[in-house]
Amino acid sequence: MPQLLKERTALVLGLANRWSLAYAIARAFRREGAQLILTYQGDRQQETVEELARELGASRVMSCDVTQEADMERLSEMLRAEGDDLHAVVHSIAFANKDDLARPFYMTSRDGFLLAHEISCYSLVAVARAVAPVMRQGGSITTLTYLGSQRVLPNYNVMGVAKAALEASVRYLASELGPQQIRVNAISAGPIKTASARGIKDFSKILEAVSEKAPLRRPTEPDEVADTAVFLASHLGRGVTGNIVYVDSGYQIMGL
Ligand code: NAD
Ligand code: IMJ
Repeated sequence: MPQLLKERTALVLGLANRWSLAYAIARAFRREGAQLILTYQGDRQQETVEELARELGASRVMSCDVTQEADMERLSEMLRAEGDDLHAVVHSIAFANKDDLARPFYMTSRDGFLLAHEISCYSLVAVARAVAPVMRQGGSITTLTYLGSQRVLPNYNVMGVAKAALEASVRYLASELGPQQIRVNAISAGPIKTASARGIKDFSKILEAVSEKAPLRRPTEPDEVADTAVFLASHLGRGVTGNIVYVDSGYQIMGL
């Protein structure tokens, strides 16, 4: 089968470790022939990410904390200096204070609310602004979201509100960048045991409930999310923009 991302360059933000959805996506992009540029949050992840980057044959890896304006500037400059066109971007970043995922939503502090929105939503807007000038032939920007944006799910709290804003941002960005042939979409993944899911109260119970109720009767696999990211980034996804694509064993359609 021909490679779907041959001669394409892809930027993947949000790789922390082997369990990260960004890792599964980067691996699938590489399998499909893409050149990879990877970013990670900071010093704590440097060693792990550099090792994974070597294993993936990434052409560039750099730290980029999305809360730091200077880091966003460095990202823009690096992309400009590379000189090559960028074709695909994956934003796989979210964060809220652990406390805000444990106590009632109405107890969320102003700072906790703003932090969750800055990292989990505003960063997509900032990334879009940084990459658009080098997506000279058009391209695709994909982010990751979760059903907690649309429905109330236990403990998702301020993250659910931030994901709702993220999904709305996908639509506004798609509308504005469409004329430049840049498509913007989100993948709404079912629950997967990554670092961002570890320590979440009753996570195993959530996984069991999904497997029992979802049409496919099984949990979502990282590789299923990654293959959808390949589709969206590739020529096959050329007609799709402003969409939220559910990769969740069909869980989202069920009423009871
Ligand atoms: P993960 O912990 O591996 O990824 C989250 C990433 O966000 C990490 O790499 C972390 O370093 C990065 N990040 C946090 N703050 C940052 C900052 N200030 N600057 C730069 N990067 C920062 O977990 P994951 O499950 O792979 O999460 C990736 C995305 O997938 C998130 O948007 C998450 O909401 C979404 N998602 C996850 C699931 C799930 O069940 N795991 C389901 C649906 C959607
Ligand atoms: C996260 C919290 C509550 C319920 C949850 C999740 N469910 C799922 C997740 C049911 C699937 C994972 N998810 C979709 C996320 O977006 C996670 C985001 C997240 C996780 C943490 C944990 C550690 C921390 N801050 C976090 N910020 C965001 O300190």
